[in-house]
Amino acid sequence: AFLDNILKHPTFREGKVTVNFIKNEPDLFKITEPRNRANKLVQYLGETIVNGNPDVKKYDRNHVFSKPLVPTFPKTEEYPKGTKDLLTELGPEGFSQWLKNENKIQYTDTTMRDAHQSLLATRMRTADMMKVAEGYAKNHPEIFSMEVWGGATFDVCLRFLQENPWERLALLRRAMPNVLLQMLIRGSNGVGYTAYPDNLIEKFVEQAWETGVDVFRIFDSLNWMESIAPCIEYVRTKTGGLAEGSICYTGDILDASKTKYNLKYYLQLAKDIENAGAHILGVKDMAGLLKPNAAYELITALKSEINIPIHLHTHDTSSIQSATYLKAVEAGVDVIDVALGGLSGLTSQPNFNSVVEMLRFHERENPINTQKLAEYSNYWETVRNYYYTFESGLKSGTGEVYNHEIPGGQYSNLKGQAIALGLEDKFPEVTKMYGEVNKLFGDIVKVTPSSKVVGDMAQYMISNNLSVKDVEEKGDDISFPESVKSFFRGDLGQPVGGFPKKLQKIILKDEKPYTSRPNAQMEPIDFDKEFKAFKRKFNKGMGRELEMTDFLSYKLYPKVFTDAYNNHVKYGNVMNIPTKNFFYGMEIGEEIMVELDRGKNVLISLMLRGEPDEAGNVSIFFKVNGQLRNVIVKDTA
Ligand code: 3PY
Ligand code: ZN
Repeated sequence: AFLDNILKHPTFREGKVTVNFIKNEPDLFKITEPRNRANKLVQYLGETIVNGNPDVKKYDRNHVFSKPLVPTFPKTEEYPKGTKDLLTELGPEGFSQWLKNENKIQYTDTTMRDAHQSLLATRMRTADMMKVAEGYAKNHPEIFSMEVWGGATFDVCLRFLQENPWERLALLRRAMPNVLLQMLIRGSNGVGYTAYPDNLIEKFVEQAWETGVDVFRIFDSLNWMESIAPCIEYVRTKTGGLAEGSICYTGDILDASKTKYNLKYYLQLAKDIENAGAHILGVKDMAGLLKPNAAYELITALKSEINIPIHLHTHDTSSIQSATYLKAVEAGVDVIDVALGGLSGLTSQPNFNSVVEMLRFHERENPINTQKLAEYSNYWETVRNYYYTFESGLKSGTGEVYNHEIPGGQYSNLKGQAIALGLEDKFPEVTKMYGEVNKLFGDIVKVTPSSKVVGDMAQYMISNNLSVKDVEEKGDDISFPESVKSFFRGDLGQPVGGFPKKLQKIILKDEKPYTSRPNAQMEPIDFDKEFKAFKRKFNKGMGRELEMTDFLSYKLYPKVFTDAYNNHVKYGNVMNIPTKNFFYGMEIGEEIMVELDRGKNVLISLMLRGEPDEAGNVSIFFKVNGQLRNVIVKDTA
């Protein structure tokens, strides 16, 4: 290969080689890199072929995959102007005014974030998004925003997909420079499940903007302003983006017997969010509990009480949420969240393609090329099949959501966790218990991370055969899950109306709870010092300079980042392995093309798989760009 480099070098080809040529051309020595990387890739494939992807629980070798059709688009044409251009032109305040004055209904497409988070346990890989990102932005520049980042995607990228979430964001930004990109951020909990130091969240917001986020949908899992307000401030001071402060909707404002989360409560919260400086008000109906008539009442009241535009988000778990959208549109909502047909419905968002049709000829219609939109829906429907092992199994809408109130984004995860705990048969009991635990906790807002606490408790109770009565009567002798103790200690902030005191005592025993901001208890991060130490620790194995964004990943998820790093050292960059092979390995005779770097591809085919020797080692033979390679993998079965 070294000789190869010399022979191919332009200086050599021009016949100008001198004694110093080799000395002056360090690039000639870069021979191990691509080869090394290809070796790592086949090591990954070998392990997946022999032992499977540890994230895949069940795989049917006969499962049929078909090739997704990527819709055509005007490749050589420039990007048509979209909302991102408008934000640049008007600035956040001006943009917010524009949106408020705009009569046409606006659409946020959640396909690349909440839709797969809610249907496929967040497993959608960047490569599948990138195949359509540029075309979508060119074909559909009228879309208000693309929700592509935040929520659980950050964690899942690192933990299960062996991807760098920041790289995903940067790639999507490059492919979609004309439309707003949106993320979901859990206030002081960032994209994690617990509180972080304030200056970490501040830096995170700044870096997210630098990398590509325009719209920050900010919420707190208990609707606690003390977690929402600082985050709005970071967006206002550290970015040129839009702060969308959000109310999380729970309960039912039409039910006069429910007095905790009533219209008055939501109006006050909305005013607080507006006063904190939000450019947009988000109404985040994470479990899909906002019924059509309630939506009309809520949006009408909000429209008359606040001056910023309103963005409504829901999940179609009950299957009636398009009716909610119709009523909300009539009441004057400015933006609604939808997902492309193939990844819509059930615990995901209502169907984009159909909602556009619902509003055709309406006086607020926003005309969209539905034929083209259908091609994208078909693309996602075909791609979805590659992720079939992550489906929740929910086959139809369910009215039970009004009882258990499980957020759409949590439903498929909870099911996965239940299976892992051997509680699959008991899933209906888990969902019922989820509702009971909510009541036991004093009827709290349930969305990540508070929803996880309720889920943990419900599963714990089912696994240990405990009833609500048992907890109340014999709780002093029960040691509760860590997340539950942490919640009652105050680590996620304060719930509306405070904690039920008696239960808090049962759960915490002698431990003292606190009521101040959890973040206020934390040491701020010394970025200069810690970033340096971080680089010393991890710089070797990445094959590139580490960046501040890597450091943020590490600070948010130290163990997950460290594992991802170790995987990277072992396997290199696996994000361009086709999805089928990433999850399910390869078949004998199968040939795949994997991009190592931009424009640099390797052709890999699986030739032969040996039998395990006495030590359980299996030899696998690949052809990599025509050359035979052998890897040895220990069969751990
Ligand atoms: C998240 O926080 O990930 C959510 O999607 C909440 O609905
Ligand atoms: Zn959602």
